[in-house]
Amino acid sequence: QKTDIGLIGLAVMGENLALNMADKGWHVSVYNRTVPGVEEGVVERFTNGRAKGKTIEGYTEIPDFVESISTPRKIMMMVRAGNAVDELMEQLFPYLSPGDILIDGGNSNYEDTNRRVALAEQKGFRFVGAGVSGGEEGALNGASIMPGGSVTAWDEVKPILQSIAARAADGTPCCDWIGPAGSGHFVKMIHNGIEYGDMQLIAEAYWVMKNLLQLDNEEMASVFAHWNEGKLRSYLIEITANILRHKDKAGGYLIDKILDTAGQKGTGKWSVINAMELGMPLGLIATAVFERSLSAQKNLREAASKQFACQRSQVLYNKPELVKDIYSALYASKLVSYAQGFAVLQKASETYGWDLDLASIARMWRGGCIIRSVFLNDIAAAFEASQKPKHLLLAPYFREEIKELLSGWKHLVAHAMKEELPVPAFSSALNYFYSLVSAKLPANMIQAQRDYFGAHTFERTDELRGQFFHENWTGHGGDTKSGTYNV
Ligand code: NBP
Repeated sequence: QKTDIGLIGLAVMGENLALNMADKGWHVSVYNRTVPGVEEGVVERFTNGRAKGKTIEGYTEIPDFVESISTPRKIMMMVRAGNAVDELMEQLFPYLSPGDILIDGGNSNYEDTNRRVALAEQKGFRFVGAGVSGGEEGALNGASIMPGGSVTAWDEVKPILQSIAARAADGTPCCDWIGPAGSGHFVKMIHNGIEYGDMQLIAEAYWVMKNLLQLDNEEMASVFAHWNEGKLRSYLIEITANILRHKDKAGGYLIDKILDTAGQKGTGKWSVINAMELGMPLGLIATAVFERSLSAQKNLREAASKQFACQRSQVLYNKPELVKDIYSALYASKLVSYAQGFAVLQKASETYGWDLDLASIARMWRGGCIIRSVFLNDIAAAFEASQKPKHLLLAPYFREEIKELLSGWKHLVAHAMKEELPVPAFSSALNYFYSLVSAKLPANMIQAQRDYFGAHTFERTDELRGQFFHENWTGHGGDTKSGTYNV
């Protein structure tokens, strides 16, 4: 009897997804390459170990593996993003039948997925690029899965993918069709960017509590645990409380022994690069990425700190008041971050013709993934409203929330700046907010400068608005204008 699905790549994600599938009643063929020198016997170790007694069959040769799966085949690849996916596709193509479906569940770049969907379809196959979030735990017990690509594949892969996805509190699977081409991986990329932003914001909240209020780890854990009972309820807030309470074997708080240099694997950076390509502001995530880069320059920071010691006042802050301000800054900045992220998704949808359903995306992120939170319910509701908001912050519910939060948010940023304590994401969010709500900005000066030195032209505010002018600013410039295109 042939199996329901094939899975390639038995590292942490692949193993756990295969077990999850078997648990849901699917019959799974698994394959991992066997390369001399690289770890050998991966398949045997799995089938004789965690997969023993389950509906999982191991294969070490691609032709046998492909042959074992019922047609039209569904083959999910969980291998390292990049060339490995292209190499695998080339190895698989000769053995596939028309209409077979390849699913790439890795963290692939969406442009690679655009190309792979086209390539597979050109050969008569189908291709689904599915972003998977939730790490090892999600892979085993329910992840958030964002599939996009060959649309005719959806009906066929849906029962399997939705069965292994997490469920939101209302029972909806955290997996639904995203759109054509690489849209699934694009959405996963922005998800990861938002994750960078959330983590930076929580880190800043922690830092202000520690430095301006001198709270100890247990007190801070209690604040986060309390926030986790309210509107900020989320996986990242929950684990932050656990992290703050965690002691290592020597009995000390582990958080205080962890070096303050953050790593990154690129999805935050890619979110920002793509937002720039689309001409969209994504300042909060950019700040989070740059702060990780700056954190990694530990030697430089240590040297600089000796030359410019930050001055802290000896002011004793009122604890409940400042904690409330930190809450306001965290919540409002998080709103800004999601508003920016969803605006990038909207723009990508229009630019690439993906027709993304933003409410559905918000719902898919409510369970299984790292940014899961109750707040995503409110975002989904805002996008579902009959009057679609121009911008998330202008949705009636969020507009009222921001009005309540603004006072605490701006006081917190002002205090932190006076105390020479960095809160780059809180302040980036606040500056974005002030810019967003400014009908006028000083960009008239930028246009004048561009026209002065480069004849880039400008529009006027008066009845001549809509035409482009060049001024002979110095009296000796010519009348030749530069093109008025924007990139
Ligand atoms: P890795 O990203 O470490 O990939 C290891 C797997 O890729 C192994 O099975 C390895 O085979 C296989 N592989 C490589 Br490397 N090159 C190959 C090639 N040329 N041909 C065939 N197979 C090849 O594993 P992972 O952490 O399980 O992640 C899998 C994918 O899921 C990645 O794209 C990752 O970004 C994504 N992801 C990971 C997480 C997470 O929390 N880890 C979460 C969400 C998504 P080998 O055993 O022979 O070396």
